[in-house]
Amino acid sequence: MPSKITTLDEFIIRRQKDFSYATGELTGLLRDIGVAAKIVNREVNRAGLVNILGAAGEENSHGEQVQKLDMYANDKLIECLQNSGECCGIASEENEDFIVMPTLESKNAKYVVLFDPLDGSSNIDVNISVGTIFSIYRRVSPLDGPCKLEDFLQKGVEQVAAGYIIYSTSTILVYSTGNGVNGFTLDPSIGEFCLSHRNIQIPKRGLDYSINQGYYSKFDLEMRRYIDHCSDENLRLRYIGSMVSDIHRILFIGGIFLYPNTRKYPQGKLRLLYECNPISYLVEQAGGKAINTLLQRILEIQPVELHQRATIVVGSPEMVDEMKAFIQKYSAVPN
Ligand code: P6P
Repeated sequence: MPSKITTLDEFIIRRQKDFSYATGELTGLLRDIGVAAKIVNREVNRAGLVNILGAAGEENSHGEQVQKLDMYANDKLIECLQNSGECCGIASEENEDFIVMPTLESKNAKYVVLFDPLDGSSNIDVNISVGTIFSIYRRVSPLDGPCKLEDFLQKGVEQVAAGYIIYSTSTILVYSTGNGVNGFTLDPSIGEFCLSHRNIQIPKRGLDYSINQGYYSKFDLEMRRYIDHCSDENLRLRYIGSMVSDIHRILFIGGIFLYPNTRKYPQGKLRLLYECNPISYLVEQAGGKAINTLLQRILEIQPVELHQRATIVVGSPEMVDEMKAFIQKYSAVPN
């Protein structure tokens, strides 16, 4: 007897019934993101056909301008988030300032969404997996007017939902609304995200560490000592250069991902609001930990600007704790 398929829509609606206070707004938002993910997935899968479809900036056979995939993904997410009218504002890695949703209905909506529309997009040309990362907050500004910057500059602990879509051998949407983490695999034959990974729990430790070891000589002492320790422990270096892909592996088989400060990125490279916060929220919901190299919990950092960067050490709890001990032992900065 085939097991019952649970689609993303069914799951979201069922979960909404589990929480009496839940209203339809968040449900509508998550479904909008699911639709955008299907549209982006279609184009990401066609990316390899550039020679046929034309490269970004060129005209395709229909005389349409071919967009860079990250800009395409950005536009589709913005378009889809207007569908349910539940989002009053958007902040994107691709837009310098936040976007106030134009329709009157959306203006008074109570959620804001932040996203990296296509993280790791430089990998597309070489057919390596990439991802969309999203983060949802309840607005804090008055409901009777347009959203404000303060709605976006909230600590990660205030997120009401976060997740990512990984476009790889399968397209999988992983999200949490604060009650565990669940994964949904896109079944192209029915065009639905189907529940495939229920209640994801990150292993307490893993065999992999994930860092751009090419910067070894530019890391601080504590980071170099930790990398030496990983090597002494015969851990495997696994680094795809696409955060969503590295985190997806760590969620399932354990491990630790690190992007510390370097000379080029003294504050770290990854963005706090739409990379580190949503990823840290998910990993914590799955039983993992996420700190920066100053040992602050990522989700407790008070943002001061939309595109600010952060250092991050995230993954299996026992491995993050071990890394914390190296920072405490070797760091020149008192912790
Ligand atoms: P580096 C991709 O550009 C990205 O933002 C993340 O997805 C990835 O983890 C990181 O940057 C890779 O950076 O400096 O190692 O190439």
